[in-house]
Amino acid sequence: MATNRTFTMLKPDSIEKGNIGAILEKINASGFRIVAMKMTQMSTTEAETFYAVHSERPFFGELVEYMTRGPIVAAILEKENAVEDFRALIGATNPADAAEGTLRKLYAASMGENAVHGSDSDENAQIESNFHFSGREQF
Ligand code: FUP
Repeated sequence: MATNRTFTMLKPDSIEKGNIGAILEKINASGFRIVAMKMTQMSTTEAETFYAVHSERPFFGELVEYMTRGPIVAAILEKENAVEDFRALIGATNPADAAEGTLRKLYAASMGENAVHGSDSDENAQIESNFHFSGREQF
């Protein structure tokens, strides 16, 4: 996969609050092109695998519970400098620290339920994209 791509999930709280459309609108308005997208629900095992890097952290159990409690919208986004620019668009992990206008400032309730995921490196963008999408689902 090219390095001008990143992976995102609109997390269960975003779907529960009816924020899919508003968030996708911001993503498009910020110049990202959607090259893969689906609504899906992760199993416990899938969420544990996706977040394996956090498995020793105290919040791991709550994170897995949150991420599996309902559907997510997974997508691959394309734009020059996609990983860094999308991290800027979503804002800090804790919405209390997120800049004005960022997705987490606008739509996230707390650090534990922070509305949107964005890959933190090109390498992870590729791993996470391939976790959720087969080759023929990536355009
Ligand atoms: P981010 O890259 O901003 O999504 O944040 P991390 O990869 O560090 O964390 C992944 C998820 O774990 C966050 F989205 C929310 C959760 N988390 C907590 O609940 N508490 C923490 O202290 C850190 C992360």
